[in-house]
Amino acid sequence: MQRAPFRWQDAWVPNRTQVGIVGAGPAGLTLALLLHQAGIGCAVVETGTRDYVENRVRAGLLEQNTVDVLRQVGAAARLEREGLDHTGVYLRFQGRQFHVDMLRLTGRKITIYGQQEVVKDEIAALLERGVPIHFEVQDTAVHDFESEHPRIIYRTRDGDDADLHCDFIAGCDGFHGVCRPSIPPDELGVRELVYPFSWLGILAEAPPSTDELIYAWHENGFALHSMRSPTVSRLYLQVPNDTSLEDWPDDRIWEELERRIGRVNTGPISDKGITPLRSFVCEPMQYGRLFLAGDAAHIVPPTGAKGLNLAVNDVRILGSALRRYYEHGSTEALDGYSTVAVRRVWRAQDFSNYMTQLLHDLGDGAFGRQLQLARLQYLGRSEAAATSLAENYVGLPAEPEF
Ligand code: RFL
Ligand code: PHB
Repeated sequence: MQRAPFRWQDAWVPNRTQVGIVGAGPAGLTLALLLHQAGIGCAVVETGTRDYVENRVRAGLLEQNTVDVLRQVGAAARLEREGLDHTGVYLRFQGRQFHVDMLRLTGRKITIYGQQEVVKDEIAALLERGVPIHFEVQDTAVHDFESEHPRIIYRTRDGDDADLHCDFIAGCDGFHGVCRPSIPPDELGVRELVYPFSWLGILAEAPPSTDELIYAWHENGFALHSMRSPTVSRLYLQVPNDTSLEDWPDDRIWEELERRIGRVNTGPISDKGITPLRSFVCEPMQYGRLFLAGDAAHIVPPTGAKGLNLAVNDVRILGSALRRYYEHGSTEALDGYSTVAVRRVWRAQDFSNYMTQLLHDLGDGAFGRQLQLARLQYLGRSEAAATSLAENYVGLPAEPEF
């Protein structure tokens, strides 16, 4: 692998790196691994503690494309041992369910492996390779990204002011981060759809009562039976936006899951959270030398299981463009980053919106609910319809970067 050209200033200025990365979620950590592998210097700053980012329960479904990237950066050993291979999903409605055999329809499979496990594996790999991750930073701000000398300033865990000079900044700091709001608003186009419902998600010490995921349509609203391991289930319920966790004691959650999904194994609940559903895209995903990736640039409703997969796809493209810059001195690929990355974002937006509209109570009355049932029946009978769902769900093959 060709290394980035040596620059004398990297040798003696301690607060300088080639790419400064804000955020140690899947986007920032995967980018750091890709850059390190290409011999490009980088450092990650993160507001959370290591314990916090390693234990935040979120996504669980990885596309084959995502697994391929994790394998490529040498962070997939445990995933290969412990990840659960799934060949399809069940769609359930009116007490019946049918299996969409995605492996047969597309030749591709999916892997169940918790996002926090990906994060743990990536942090361990980065620290072992000597890539700095500064946890528990405060007051992060990005500056001078319109110039060739951008900076990330922050306060360290020990209370010292730090000023990290870099060639580029990667804004991987999630939807509520500081990078996107630092771009002048009139330079960004924002497209957004907020749904009138949320998901209540639980993690339970209970063996999954299904071999593959169940997406359930029900008069009371959507439910999803997912899992993390042979002994841990991950389950979700559609709930109103104005609900709070106090409204949902454990017994009520289990009753409602059983009503919507059928028999469900119960057990102690170790994590409970409510997530509002939202679709959001900001374009372009770049301003000057600040590049946005992952949830910092876009949010999809989780029904399509695309958020983490999109984050990894963004940094696959961004990492490759940065490598081209350091190897050939050309900004052409960097200039094309947003155009290339956002194509897959809109494909995922369309699919996530389709899955959300297919399965949730949208509050639009009996006519809308009958249309959903007609679509579900069609998916059960038509190989063409099922193939369209399947190829989006497993993820269309990754496009060449440029
Ligand atoms: P993250 O994971 O939010 O990480 C951003 C990191 O930046 C830090 N940060 C800052 N650091 C420094 N300075 C600042 N000022 C900072 N501000 C923030 C944060 O502490 C954090 O550590 O974004 P990233 O890396 O873009 O990753 C995106 C994914 O986390 C997200 O898209 C997925 O979790 C979405 N998602 C799913 N995606 C899938 O592909 N498959 C799924 O099955 C799936 N299920 C889900 C999901 C998301 C869910 N919730 C809770 C939103 C299920 C749920 C319920
Ligand atoms: C999960 O396992 O957390 C999960 C799976 C599929 C989804 C959303 C979340 O669509």
